[in-house]
Amino acid sequence: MRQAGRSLPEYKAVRGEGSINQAIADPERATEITLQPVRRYGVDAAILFSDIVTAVHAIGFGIDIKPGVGPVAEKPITSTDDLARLRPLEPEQDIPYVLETVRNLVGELDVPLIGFAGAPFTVASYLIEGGPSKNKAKTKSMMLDAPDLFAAVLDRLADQAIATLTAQVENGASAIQLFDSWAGCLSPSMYERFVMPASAKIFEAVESLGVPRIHFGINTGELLTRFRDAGADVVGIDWLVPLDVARERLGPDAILQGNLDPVICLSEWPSVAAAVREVLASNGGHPGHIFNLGHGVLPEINPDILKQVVELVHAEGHLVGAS
Ligand code: 1CP
Repeated sequence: MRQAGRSLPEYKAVRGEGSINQAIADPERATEITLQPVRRYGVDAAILFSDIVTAVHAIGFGIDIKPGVGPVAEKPITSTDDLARLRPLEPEQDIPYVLETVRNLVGELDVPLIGFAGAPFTVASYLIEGGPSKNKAKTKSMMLDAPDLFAAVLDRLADQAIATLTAQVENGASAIQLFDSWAGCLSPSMYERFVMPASAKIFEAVESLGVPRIHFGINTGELLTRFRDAGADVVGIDWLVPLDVARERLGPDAILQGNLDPVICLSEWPSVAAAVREVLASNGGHPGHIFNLGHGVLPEINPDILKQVVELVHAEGHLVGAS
């Protein structure tokens, strides 16, 4: 999850000042940052150090990641003229540093590397709003009032996601995750009409790569079946939906990723341990479970607590529900 490294002193030491884009564009630093949480926590997979707006940044759209804020676009998309600023991504030319980082990591890691991209809707929300926003008002207005423009934006972003995910897998990533973090602000009908086709296009295009495809968002309780039907092999679950409830909705064979509430990790260890055990219990020993936080690591979280979480999951994860 995003910001696994942010609470780590070793991350702060190598991250440097300024935009995170500079660290992403430096394969040596990006490799080291990706490895840090794996080394410290002993987790079973690594997530590439990059961002969901790395591709749009690389094609020169005009977006930066402001420290303490997130992705900020100088000139948000308002009309069809802006489509020209979303040219296709050519990974070898536009993001060679990401691919070099992937190759470095695959050479160094003993665990699988998860590559990722932002889903069209979530990336579009930054490009249309101009930055992080609470209710995505401009994005929803464009969806309803200029549906052709909105569909064209999402389609271009889908093609970029396909290009970056394919290149990451071709360079050695073992799984891919599509982050549609903010899709949960949409009703099921709005999601199906305006968003799902672009995400489904991505999942279909990367199917032949033969790697597991994970689909994640928060507040997606009512969207879970659509998240699966878009073409995912694994559905990410936030902490609001217990895993057994998710399997009632998705079927008994559903493979889930999740779902410890990150905020709980700010509490004393006994409370955190109880919450970890509750997640494991709600999975009930099902083999199709990737234990994870329900969203990103908060910078205030004590790394020692996260280390204990990993140890507890490793010690007890396979025991729950086993007879
Ligand atoms: O843990 C890691 O470092 C992995 C690399 C990673 C990933 C997977 C980063 C680095 N970003 C992401 C994905 C990402 N970026 C998502 C999807 C996952 C999620 O919902 O958490 C989203 C929505 C973003 C956009 C973004 N980038 C935000 C959110 C802003 C908002 O709207 O609230 C922020 C704060 C960033 C900056 C960022 N990206 C990554 C890190 C480590 C940071 C923190 C800031 C920094 O160190 O400069």
